[in-house]
Amino acid sequence: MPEMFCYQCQETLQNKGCTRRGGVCGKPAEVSNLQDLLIYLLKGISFWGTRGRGMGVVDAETDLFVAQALFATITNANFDSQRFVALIEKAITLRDALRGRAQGRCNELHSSNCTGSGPDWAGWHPVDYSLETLLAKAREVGVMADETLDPNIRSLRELVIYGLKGMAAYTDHAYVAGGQDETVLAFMQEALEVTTHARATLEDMLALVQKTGEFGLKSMRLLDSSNTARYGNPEPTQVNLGVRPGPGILVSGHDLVDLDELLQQTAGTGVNVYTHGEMLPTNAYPGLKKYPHLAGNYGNAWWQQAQEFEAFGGAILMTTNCITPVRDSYRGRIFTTGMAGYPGVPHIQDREPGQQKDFSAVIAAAKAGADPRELESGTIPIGFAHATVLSVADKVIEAVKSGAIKRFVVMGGCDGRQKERAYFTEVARNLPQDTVILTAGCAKYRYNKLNLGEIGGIPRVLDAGQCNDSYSLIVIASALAEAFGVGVNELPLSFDIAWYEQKAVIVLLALLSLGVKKIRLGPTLPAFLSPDVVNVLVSAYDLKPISAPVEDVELMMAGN
Ligand code: SF4
Ligand code: SF3
Repeated sequence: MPEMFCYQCQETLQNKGCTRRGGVCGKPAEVSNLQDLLIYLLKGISFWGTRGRGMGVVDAETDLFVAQALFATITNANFDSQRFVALIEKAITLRDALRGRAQGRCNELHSSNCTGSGPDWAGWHPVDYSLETLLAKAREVGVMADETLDPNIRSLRELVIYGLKGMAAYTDHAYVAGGQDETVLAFMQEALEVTTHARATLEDMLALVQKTGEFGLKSMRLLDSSNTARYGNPEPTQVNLGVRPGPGILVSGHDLVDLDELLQQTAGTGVNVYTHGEMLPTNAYPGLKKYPHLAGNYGNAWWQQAQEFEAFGGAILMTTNCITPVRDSYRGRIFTTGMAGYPGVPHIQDREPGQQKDFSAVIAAAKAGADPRELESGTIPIGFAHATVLSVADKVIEAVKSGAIKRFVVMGGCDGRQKERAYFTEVARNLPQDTVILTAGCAKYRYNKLNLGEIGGIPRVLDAGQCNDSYSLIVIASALAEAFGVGVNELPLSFDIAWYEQKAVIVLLALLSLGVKKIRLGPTLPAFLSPDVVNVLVSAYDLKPISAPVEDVELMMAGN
């Protein structure tokens, strides 16, 4: 029996599955197995959650917990076994409380026999919370535990679960920023519950995939409105890539509120704050760029962090994914917060209601650290989210009509380690001068420093923000379709998406739910898609794997 089984990300071993003592990402088998058990128990919460909700029993804390626990299991978010043990214990406590309330309500309504513990995931209890006990159970509940399961059903179940993980990440960020949408939280449980239905057919599961995409879109919209309500609409901004003298804190991950509170707590201290990876787009929000000590962006995408964190010299704060195995050269000055975690790395606790997180330990580490060593200089343009692009919609439409812009190519998504990702740099380089790249997510680091120029004042790389801001690309595409009186598939618009983790999965499902066709996906198609499921997606949506850059550019320019 393999030590673990995980195939949720693009870098899974040999594009089949990580099965050894640790994943390609560095996730130890122990953590992977605890994550499997946590997901199993979230299905148990969902068993009672869906039944309770039907009778008016709702628990807001449990609903949000399901999202946060799903978020904790996304690739490169949390490598800390102890955090997963705590999450497992909390899942069982919340599940049992929900079961009690649901059964109580059932008795009130029907005065009948509403007892019973439901299926194993809805009633299982460990004899204790030792690692030994939990890991013994985890071995019975992993992705491949049921060897008799139809591989296509397994594939669709996992596709939905990975989409839910991405949705959960977006939703948790939105809740932190002040947004709320109970229907999205309710859907996560509805969908998790369906993934346990032994009699669900392929048609049932494909319908669930569609619905997951629809709710994914809803979660993306919720996050967009939560962030922009709090910090304003991103505006075109030239971001400095160099460093300033003095101590610094490097903030990575995706959470805007963490950055905001850190900026407030460092104001006037002489400590500069820099963004890293997916925090780059925060430099464009009026509510964040107003801080003079937000000094710019340092480094590149997540996978280069070991060298960059070493060179940075100051303190580092990981607000979410992607954290990679921590090296000794910066171990004493890196911190996690939120759903991120790494064993032995100090974790900044969640905020108490009405209060900020306490970042004093991070600030002290910055003051005790070295000044950042400059990696590069110059600036890059960011801030082309939907409000900015739509404010110059007339100019964009005119450029399309005049032929100055021949085609838009959406190249958003994730970056990653594999050398095959040079494909995306080559596509960007080879696209004709009359094309515009629309991007979001850390995939942009493959081409955002190439100086690809402008078309009539419009940058050829329009950066809408984080992967969390992919919603902007959908808004822009929909607005263009409306302006030209055609469907999105009839626009001079191609999709060439890079994926790595599960937020890209929900973006893909959202696009498919809108009926977007001819999406290219790479560097490889997901290992969790069975050959039959791939065939369904190919015939229904013309989904395709990437091929050679020049060939793909030619095909895309011809509308294929
Ligand atoms: Fe492997 Fe990816 Fe899972 Fe990490 S997240 S264990 S690399 S499949
Ligand atoms: Fe990147 Fe992790 Fe997905 Fe947010 S930081 S896009 S991979």
